[in-house]
Amino acid sequence: MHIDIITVHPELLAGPFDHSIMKRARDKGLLEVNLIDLRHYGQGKHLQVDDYQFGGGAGMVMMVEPLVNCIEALQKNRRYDEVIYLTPDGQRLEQRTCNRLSMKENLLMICGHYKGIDERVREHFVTLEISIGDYVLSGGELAAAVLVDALGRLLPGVLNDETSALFDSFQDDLLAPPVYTRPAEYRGWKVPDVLLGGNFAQIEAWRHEQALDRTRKRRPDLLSHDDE
Ligand code: 6GU
Repeated sequence: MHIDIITVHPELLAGPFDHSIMKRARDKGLLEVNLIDLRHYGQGKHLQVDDYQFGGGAGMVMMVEPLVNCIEALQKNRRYDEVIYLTPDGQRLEQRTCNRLSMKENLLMICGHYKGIDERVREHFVTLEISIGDYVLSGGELAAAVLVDALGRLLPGVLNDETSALFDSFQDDLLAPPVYTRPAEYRGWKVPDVLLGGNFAQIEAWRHEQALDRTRKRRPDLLSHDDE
């Protein structure tokens, strides 16, 4: 998968993909992440990328022209499966969207700042608008990092069997069951006997029951999901 990210703060995205599983994905050639500094497409002496909004009101808006010039320059080299705008008024990101997007070859992500981007870019270029939750971030960069991570770990060959994405919370609309490692007893706090017994069928049944119980208590909304 190839991901291009348009940003006015590339330095915010310098770290997140250089460690752990995202680093492994890139080292294996399964994931390419390319940061494009929108400032290179800025206008005038100050390479301006934002301006006051028409109609008045506080906050700057990212200008249509630098963004369109940047997007069209990128589109000369690549056909994007989706042009994604990260914005708090987008559709809330869910695992099923991550699963779907992880099967794409080429993605373009646009990080908004200030009051957001000129609506005409959304109308004419953006194909998908994503929010990572109901709260406001100062810009789309951290949201883009979240999305890249969520997609990168789903690419075939990135995770090994032990970390397989199949067992994640949400993958089957259930939260993950509790997990334990050595020692079997610490300060008198014991690991559930069933996990030490070696009866795999029993362990699986226990885990499923725990996952259901945890989901009922913490996220009953997930159990009433009947879409798809
Ligand atoms: Cl994608 N962007 C911003 N600025 N804030 C957010 C968000 C995105 N998702 C949740 N809050």
